[in-house]
Amino acid sequence: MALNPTDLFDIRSLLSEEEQMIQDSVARFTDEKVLPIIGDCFDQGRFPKELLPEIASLGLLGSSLPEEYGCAGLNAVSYGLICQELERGDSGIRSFVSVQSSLCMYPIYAYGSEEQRREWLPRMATGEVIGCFGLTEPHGGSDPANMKTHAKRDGGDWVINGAKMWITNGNLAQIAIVWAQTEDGIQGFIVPTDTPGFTAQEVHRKMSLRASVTSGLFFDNVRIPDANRLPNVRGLKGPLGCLTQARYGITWGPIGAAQACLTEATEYAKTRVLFNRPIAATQAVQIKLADMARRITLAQLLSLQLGRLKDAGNLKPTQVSLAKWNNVRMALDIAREARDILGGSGITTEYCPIRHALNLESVITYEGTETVHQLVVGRELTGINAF
Ligand code: TGC
Ligand code: FAD
Repeated sequence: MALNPTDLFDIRSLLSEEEQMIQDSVARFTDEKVLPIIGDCFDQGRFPKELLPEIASLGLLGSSLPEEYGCAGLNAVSYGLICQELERGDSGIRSFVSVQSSLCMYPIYAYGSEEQRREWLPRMATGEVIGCFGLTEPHGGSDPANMKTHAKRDGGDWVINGAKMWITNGNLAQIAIVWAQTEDGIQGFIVPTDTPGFTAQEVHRKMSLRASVTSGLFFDNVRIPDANRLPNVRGLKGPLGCLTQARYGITWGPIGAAQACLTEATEYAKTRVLFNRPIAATQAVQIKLADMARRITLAQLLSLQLGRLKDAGNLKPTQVSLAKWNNVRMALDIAREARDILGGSGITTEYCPIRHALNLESVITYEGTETVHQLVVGRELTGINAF
């Protein structure tokens, strides 16, 4: 039997029956609901909000959190497969799920009070409440320790002033998880977006992640009660702990984007006849396709092992950094190469490679730029902080 071109090493056989079922159901959703509309959404710069009820009913929001909060209680490998299949459709859809699950629901679960968990998590699992995560600031996202946004205690309240930039879901969200400097170090706050003094302004003219909402957030004396502060964490390790969850999922997502590009480039190369033969019959194109399959296979093994480590409770942030760096770089290179194989057709969004390539320009920047992750690995190897 022929090998599966996007799973040459039958990595699927390493998945449990439940993991395979989850992968199949998300793959079906992507094939039937995302792929038919996503090219148009990207062209129009529109996030397909109409997909939310099905994303929620499939259990994809906060999928790793416990069932007692209305979530699916899935393992880390399943979350990875969800990210992979969603990003085979578009990085924007995967971004939505990453932010809601790893950056908003996770901190409420991991750092929140029991009341906060019960108040927000069930409604976030159904998509009734959408969250956004405000860490990055306009003066530079790579160094969040240098945060200017601050929260000042005033009786039983906190008053927040400052600005956040490049915030996914900013204009869709009912709540923002906001990280702010306080007298006692960085703390996290749940800020309902209808609080007076809060504004979100959508970023326009994006050439990347066009099917996703990105915003600036502004805080002008935003007053919230102490009950909205996440009580169980202090310091930069709070937001960085959320990033580890999201970055883990992002190691899987770009595998899906790369698989979509390999499939499209292979189909095109088999039917594009030049010099009396399909370009797929040339050595140059076959080497390019083979190299894509090689790199996808390596990324798949990396993410699966990462997931198994995470499920065993042994995941280290440095491992996540290495895998995010490797897998996003892999997918970006493959998307660009696939675009080239499609020639002039490759510059239109009729075909997926340029859309994925443009999206991946954001993915390689957000959740820690490629350089940040290289320096995290370098610091681990040398013991020297080179930031
Ligand atoms: P450093 O001294 O290394 O660490 C401070 C404290 O945090 C702990 N820590 C971590 N904890 C959990 N996970 C991690 N990955 C962690 N990394 C560090 C660390 O142990 C320490 O704890 P403690 O108890 O000793 O205080 O901090 P640093 O200032 O040297 O920073 C290091 C650096 C540069 C790696 C960090 O600042 C960084 O990662 N910068 C990049 C920022 C970033 O990734 N921002 C992303 C914003 S969110 C986003 O992009 C969402 S896009 C979503 C989408 O649409 O999908
Ligand atoms: P900078 O930090 O200014 O970096 C500029 C350049 O300097 C980069 O090439 C970087 O690698 C390099 N650099 C930095 N430090 C060093 C160093 N020590 N040595 C050498 N080079 C260095 N943030 C959120 O908080 N929430 C979100 O939901 C969110 N969503 C996003 C969605 C999109 C579409 C995008 C594009 C970004 C999003 N971000 C979000 C922000 C993202 O995390 C930041 O863009 C990222 O962390 C980089 O910050 P910056 O853009 O300010 O670049």
